[in-house]
Amino acid sequence: MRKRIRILVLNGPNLQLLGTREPDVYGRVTLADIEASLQQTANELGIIVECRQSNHEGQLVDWIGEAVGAFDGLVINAGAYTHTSLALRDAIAGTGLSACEVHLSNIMARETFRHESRLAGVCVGMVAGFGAASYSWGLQALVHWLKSREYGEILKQS
Ligand code: CA2
Repeated sequence: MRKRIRILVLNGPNLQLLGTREPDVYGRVTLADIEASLQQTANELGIIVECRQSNHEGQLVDWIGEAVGAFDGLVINAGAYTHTSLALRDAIAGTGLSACEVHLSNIMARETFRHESRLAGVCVGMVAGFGAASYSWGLQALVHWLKSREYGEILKQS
């Protein structure tokens, strides 16, 4: 039987506050709601997702490093570390994990300091600005990308 695709979903600093503060910017959906909806999307896609959140950059770096061999891809909302963290960028690049960056808000439509993402250049792509749906669409896009890449490899070998 074909092995199921496994995706690690990482959330960075302060995202545990979702739904409790700044609803005008980030909406009323909680992180638990987002994780439940990702589990539902995963069931529909026939894949496995595991969701984790940390406020600590080093913890996120460790999880990315440990994901090699255990997961096929990464969906990441690094929160404010998006704009600052060379360590997270290096972790994604160093592991070679296929990653999709997601954001609730459209970072390009906000303050200029949010316009730059340190992670974007080492990710397959980004989904931003669609609230909680960014996660579900990011997950679907990444799974589609992984399957197409695998199909390309099969074609190359045959
Ligand atoms: O739009 C996104 O998903 C962000 O990654 C959210 C980060 C922000 O620093 C990025 O520029 C864009 C902020 C996450 C903190 O979330 C909160 C939620 C509720 C209340 C306070 C913070």
